[in-house]
Parts: sequence; C-alpha cells; structure tokens
Amino acid sequence: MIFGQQGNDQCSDSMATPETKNLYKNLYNLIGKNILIGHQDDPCYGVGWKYIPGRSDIRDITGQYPAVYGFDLGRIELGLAYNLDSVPFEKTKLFIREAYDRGGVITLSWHLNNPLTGKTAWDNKPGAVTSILPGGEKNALYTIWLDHVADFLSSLKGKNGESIPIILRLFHELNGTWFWWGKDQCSPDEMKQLWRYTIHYLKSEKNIHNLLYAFNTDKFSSGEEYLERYPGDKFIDILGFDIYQGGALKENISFSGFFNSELDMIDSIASSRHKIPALTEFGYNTIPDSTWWTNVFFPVIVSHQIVYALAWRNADLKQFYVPYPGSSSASDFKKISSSGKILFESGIKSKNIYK
Ligand code: BMA
Repeated sequence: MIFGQQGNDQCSDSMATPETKNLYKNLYNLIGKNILIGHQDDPCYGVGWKYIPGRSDIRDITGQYPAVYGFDLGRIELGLAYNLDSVPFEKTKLFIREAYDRGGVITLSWHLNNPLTGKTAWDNKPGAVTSILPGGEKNALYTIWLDHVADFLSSLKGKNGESIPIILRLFHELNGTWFWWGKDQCSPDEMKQLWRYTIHYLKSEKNIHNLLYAFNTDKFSSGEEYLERYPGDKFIDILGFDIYQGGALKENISFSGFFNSELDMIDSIASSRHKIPALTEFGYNTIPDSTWWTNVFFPVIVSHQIVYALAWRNADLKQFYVPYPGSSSASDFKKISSSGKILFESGIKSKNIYK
C-alpha cells in the first residue's frame, strides 16, 4: 500500500479543470489523516426552518458549517425548477457557490425518475437500464436528461469564472434493489455500460470537466460484491458506500461491527486501486442515542482512511441525521467537532483544497 506515489494522485479525467485536479490531489493527500464531515442539504433547511440565510443545523451546534455539502439533482432531468425535496435549483446553485467560496467540497446525487415509466427513482420494475442504453427506446430521452444535468454543472462558476468542481455520485446504492438501477433490475454488465456511457457523454459530448466521479454501493460483505458493478478505474475517482444504523443493524454493537468491516474493505479496495475512500452517506435516524457520536460513530471511523463522511438530510422531527439545537446528541456531536481529526468549515478552508 503506497499512497502519494507519483501519478496516483491524478483524477480519472485527464482533461479535468485545474481546480478539479487539485481537489482530487488534495483529497488524496488527506487519506489516513483527516475526515471531512458532510451534510446533505445543510444550508437549505433543517429541523424547524427553511432557507434562512446563514443558517445550518451543523453550524448552530458547532459554530461552523460542515466541510462537505451534499445536494440532489432529482427532477432536473424534467426541466423542473425544484428538486424532489422541493429545493429550487436556483438556490442549490447559490448554496454551491457559497460553499465553494468557503473552501468546502460539494457532492451531488441524482434521484432521477424512472425513464421508462416516468415514475420516481424508486419505481423498480426491471427494464429501465436496458431502455436507456444506446439502441434502447429511451436512449434519446436519457441524453436529453443528461443535457439538463450538463447545463446545471456547467453553470457552476467561481468568482474568476472557473468551473466549480463537483463530486458526482451517480447510481448510488446500485447493489440494492429499491432503485430502477438496482441489482435486480439490470445485469452487472448493463450497469457498467450505463456508467461508461454516461461518463463518456458528459465528458466528450458535453465537454464537462469539473467532475470527480463517485461509485457507491449500499451494504456489502466482500470485495467481489462491492466491485460486481464497478465500471473500472479509468472512470472512477472515489469509492464509497452508504450505511444507516437501524433494522438488522439496530444495536450499537452489530452496527459498529458491520460498519468496521465495510470500512476495512473499502480502505483496502481503494488503496489497491489508488482511489479515494469515502463514506458517501450515513446516519442513524433521529439519533436516539445521546452519545452515539463519541461512542459509536467516531471510534469506528477514526481508525480508517475515508476522507469524508456525508450525513443525510435534516428533513423534520421524524427524519434527521445530525443534531439540531436542543436535540439529545447535540453536545456529543460538538465533541467530535473539536477532535482535530474531523474537519468542519475552518479545517477545510485551511487546506485550500482547490489550490
Ligand atoms: C431519502 C429520504 C427522502 C428523500 C430522498 C431524496 O433518503 O430522505 O425523504 O426524498 O432521500 O433526497
């Protein structure tokens, strides 16, 4: 395992913009040193508030914004002004610019509708993936959807007109069965083709070069399972997975054990392929354990090499994954923000990640 070898810290797109190449190189150099904390829709809304300038549940607790910001593009494919969680894309664009100006990292997911049926991403009848590949009946429609994504991505500009780098997290949780791109809905080969086709289209047809590409599964039990639908090292920059405490992993001990084993595997897969390991989504809904952050989450991640961990969104009192003022794990969360290992707004700013 050799990190920092010459050439290993270069992203998959040889034509990537300088800031995108720097983002990759700087994240690569953080491997094993720091973990950036992230939060989905952080500046958009939190528990009990929406679109209040400067507000963020993470900031309310720690005094700082997170280091990583997640947003979702779902419904942009339809040309709508709002995403699937009612966030206006114009606001997302503004929040991305502000996050970038603060030196933060931005990652976008895309809960795109089922192109075959027109229903949601969770409409998981088989056939949709086949239908959008070249030669398929919905291929032309899919290219129009990608054009909308490309328009959005190319409109993201910093103060000197440079493109803002984005970690694009396509077809997430692809080894689950709940999305139309899931493992029961298409073959591994079709999934790989879809990845390669999509990336080729964005790069070569649309000339988009401000992207790092994140591949991410749901739960997995072996390296073979993790890589079954992996399109290849030429296409991917970041290797991640999503995990939630709950269900079979409800107890702290069973969750910690499984989480730890997945992190061990992702560290070793990423290191052997010279990719960046990340926890692309995580959470314990409503965080019912007031010491979860210091007793469960932190002890497991601290001994691993993921460079960032993105908590899912704070929608309301029934669905939140980071504390808000007054919630039971707020003071515990504050402790991890002063650990030095986990970076928030000021930590990422000092790393000058785009230079
Ligand atoms: C899910 C939930 C939903 C949301 C979707 C897309 O995990 O949070 O409420 O609509 O993600 O953000």
